[in-house]
Amino acid sequence: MDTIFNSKQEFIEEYREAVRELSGKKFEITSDIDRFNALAGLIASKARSVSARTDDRFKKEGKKRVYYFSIEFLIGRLLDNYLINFGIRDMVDEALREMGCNLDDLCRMEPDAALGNGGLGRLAACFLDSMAHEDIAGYGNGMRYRYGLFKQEIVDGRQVEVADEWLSRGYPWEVRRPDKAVRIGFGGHVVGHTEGDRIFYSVEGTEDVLAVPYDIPVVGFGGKTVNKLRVWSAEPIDEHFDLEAFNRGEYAMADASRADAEAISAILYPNDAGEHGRLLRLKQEYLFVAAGIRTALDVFRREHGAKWELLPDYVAIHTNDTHPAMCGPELMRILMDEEKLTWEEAWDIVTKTISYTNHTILPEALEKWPIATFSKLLPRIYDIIDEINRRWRDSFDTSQEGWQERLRKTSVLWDGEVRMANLSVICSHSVNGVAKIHTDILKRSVLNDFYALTPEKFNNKTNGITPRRFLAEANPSYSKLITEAIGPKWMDDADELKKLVEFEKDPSFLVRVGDSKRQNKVRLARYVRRETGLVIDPDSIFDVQVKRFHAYKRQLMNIMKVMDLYNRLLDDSSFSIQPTTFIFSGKAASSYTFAKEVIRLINSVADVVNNDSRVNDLMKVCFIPNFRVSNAQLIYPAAEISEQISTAGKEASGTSNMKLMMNGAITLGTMDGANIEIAQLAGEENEKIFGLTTPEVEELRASGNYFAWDVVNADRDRLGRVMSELTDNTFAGLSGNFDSIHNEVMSNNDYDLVLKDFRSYVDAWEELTSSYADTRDWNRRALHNTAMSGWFSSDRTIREYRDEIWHA
Ligand code: GPW
Repeated sequence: MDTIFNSKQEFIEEYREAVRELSGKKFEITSDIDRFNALAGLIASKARSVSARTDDRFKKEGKKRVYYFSIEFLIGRLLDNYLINFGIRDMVDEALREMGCNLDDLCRMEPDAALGNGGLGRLAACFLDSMAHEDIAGYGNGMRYRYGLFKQEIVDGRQVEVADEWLSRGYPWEVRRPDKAVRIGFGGHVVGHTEGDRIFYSVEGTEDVLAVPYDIPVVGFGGKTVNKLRVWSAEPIDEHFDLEAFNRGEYAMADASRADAEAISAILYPNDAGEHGRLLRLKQEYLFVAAGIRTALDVFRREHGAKWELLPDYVAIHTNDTHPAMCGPELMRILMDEEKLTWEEAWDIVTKTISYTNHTILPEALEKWPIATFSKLLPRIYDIIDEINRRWRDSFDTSQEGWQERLRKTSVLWDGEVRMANLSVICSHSVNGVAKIHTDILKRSVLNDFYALTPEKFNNKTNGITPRRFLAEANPSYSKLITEAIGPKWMDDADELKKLVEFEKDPSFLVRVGDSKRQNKVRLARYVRRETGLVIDPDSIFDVQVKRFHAYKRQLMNIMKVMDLYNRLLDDSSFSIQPTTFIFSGKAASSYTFAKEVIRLINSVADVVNNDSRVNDLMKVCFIPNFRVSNAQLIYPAAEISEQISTAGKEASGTSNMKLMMNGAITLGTMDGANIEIAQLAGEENEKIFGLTTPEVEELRASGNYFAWDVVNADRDRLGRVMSELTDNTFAGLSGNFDSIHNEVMSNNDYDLVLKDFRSYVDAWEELTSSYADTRDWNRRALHNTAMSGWFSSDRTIREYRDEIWHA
């Protein structure tokens, strides 16, 4: 392994110097924040020099470059991760101790870079880690939001959003690259110029902003490859400063365009899977697309000249969902308007270069823009889309039965809207879903008409997670145990984890698996007490559901289960349960009323249950505020039950299911997303599967014979009672009743089938938790889950992308 310090002594000297340079103070009197900034700055500068070497090597090797376009990169903290990936964590830990400080304390000084909402953004971050690990010349291209995802506070049980000022104390990992800034034009009008027998187009009268890149190093495990994440910030173009207004004393006016430009990269839209439609969002999408395409083409031209027909051999552009869908039209624009290629030449290059991942089948999450808004903001891009659409229409064989219907479903422009998913499919040579069942659903229903036309485009790439962050870094006690058993190679190759199967027969090893879990539960309990004041018992089962709040993820069904268990414990003295702590964490989009009410319900149930001494030795409810990458890393290792209970067919993949599995939690889940692959890999006997399957859900809906009231009436004593308790003041003490939840569920005839699956869910929970008493077998199943989780390493996922899509 290459090493960035020759010895501990060398590290200590360089680090002392770095602290002194940065703070101007002697090490002994500096604060943890100074010490963190200096340490991260030092590691970042080492990373950048390895990055330069990596880049030279890639150039020499003539490597194909992969640009991963994503409007979100939820990278979290980097320091610990980069020490692990450089292989110097233990050395630095020891050195710092000798210097009288503590690495964990310094790590906690780092802001969580929350440039993403949830699964989609975190997937992009795991992919960066794995691309570097696999020695792929892979670059992230995204947005540098001044405010990341909001911080969540809980007041009277309610979510309150607070701005996330993650840059306020500086960000030592990034380097601003003003020399690489790109001018981006909005608005204006398209003008044609005749040259010979061709017309070329340009846009005049645009309002321009400057996209300024910031580069963050991405350190691959082993420390050999360091790639870059490039995020773009919007700024005014210099000449927009109005000196005359300034001289008149109108200072705010003089700088008005600054605020307008900066607004574009001011905030991350806090919506996960749904609700788009703001003009600023469209500006964000074009800004990072246009700027990123410029970077990719500049690098290509420098290395290969303007031989654009070679672009697909040396550049892959991957679009993470539809937010970067304008990559297609923007690349067309440059190749035609600036590089003078014909439509046919440009189109061939574009479609061979671009690929697309779909992450949802929820209709409300499929991105659409009103044509009027779109064409005004991006007139040339719109014209190109119009032409793409026209040619698409012309390609239809009108002698074939049903062509009109097929055209209606696949058109990019329809009903006054630009449909971004259709644009993405048409511009790409590859379309993939993120778990087997999800890809099947795409083929069978959502994108069926495209699939019928070009089946060869479609493929599956089941998601993955990086074992470096989510096992090695998050779970040191378990990692140590694993390494003792099978050696350290699992960090490089997570398939090695399979070797743990051997140890399932070793009772003393299983005891140690349980000990490690308990340590992690104690660690989480301490965090919870510090953050919320709540005392939870590390000897109770930790039952965990942590993810964004969304109706289809059914946190409601989980808390209804808790209400039901509580009722039965109070009513029936012969009924008992395994002592359990029900742990929830996650954010709801600020405008998503239903999801926010479910958060309030959980906190209200917690308020009642946690203060009822009649049940407290058997149950507690714990809502951990402000779920983010850093506290997720404390939660996953402490979990024993992984709640993955979405309505079948709705969760494209899920990734917390994989993180929890890898950390030895047993899945209590529906046959949805990647849960299906988890159950196949680990064996259904090592998980607990319940509920309707996707075909059953589809059948039930199609039958027209489903009536939510009937389900409630058939189970008056339990389900009926829980439903009544939403409105009868049982849980109203904190901040009122929950009529809105009751009404939403009943008036939509139980759209997410919470009522339908309720009993099979509670039954499954009871069966699973009653098996907890057999500690040895529980630990065996936990270990088995870890052993079989290697396939969910994002290294595997990335190798599939590399071999089957990017050919890099
Ligand atoms: F709607 N996902 C997400 F498809 O986190 F765009 N945010 C999103 O906006 C969307 C999807 C979008 C998630 C999926 O819900 C989850 O099932 C999947 O595991 C994850 O993306 C990564 O593929």
